[in-house]
Amino acid sequence: MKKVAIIMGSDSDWDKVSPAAGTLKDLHIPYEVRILSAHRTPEASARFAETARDEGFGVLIAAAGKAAHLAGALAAHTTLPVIGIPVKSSTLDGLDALLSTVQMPSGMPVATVAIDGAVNAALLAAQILGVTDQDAADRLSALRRAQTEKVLMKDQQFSKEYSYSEEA
Ligand code: RP5
Repeated sequence: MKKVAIIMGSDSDWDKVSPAAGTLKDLHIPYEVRILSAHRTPEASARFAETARDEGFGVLIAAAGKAAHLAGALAAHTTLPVIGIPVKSSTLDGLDALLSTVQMPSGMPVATVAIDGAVNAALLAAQILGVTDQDAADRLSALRRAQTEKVLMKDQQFSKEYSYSEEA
């Protein structure tokens, strides 16, 4: 199976990014975690993206905060799909990172998830791999079924516990 790269701009992003790793692990999808910065290690970032396909990666997840150019900078060096996670790590509550990640110019797409949306980034990466990998697709279906069951159970529980009526 192809691997997913989970790349973050700084080790300080890990708390927000680690749920992506947990989600991929739950789905038995292999991943590598890297710290690469569009601004602090630009050459290493470009090299990583250029060689990612040959290294067995199928999707890149790029998480960064503030002026978050990491996802776009990686996308510029590969035709693998790049998923951007804008990280809330500044006084602007992540809006800076969201706009820096999502507002890519035409010709250079980055699939941007919500601010701190690490779980959805991992699920989207799994869905991309699931286009050609039946095991990944099957595990995603199982996870969806479990998620549905959980909500239905909560619905019953809350309905019983919190509903109110004056009728006998
Ligand atoms: C971004 O700047 C990183 O992705 C991080 O979210 C933010 C702060 O980085 P540190 O100063 O904590 O290394 O590039």
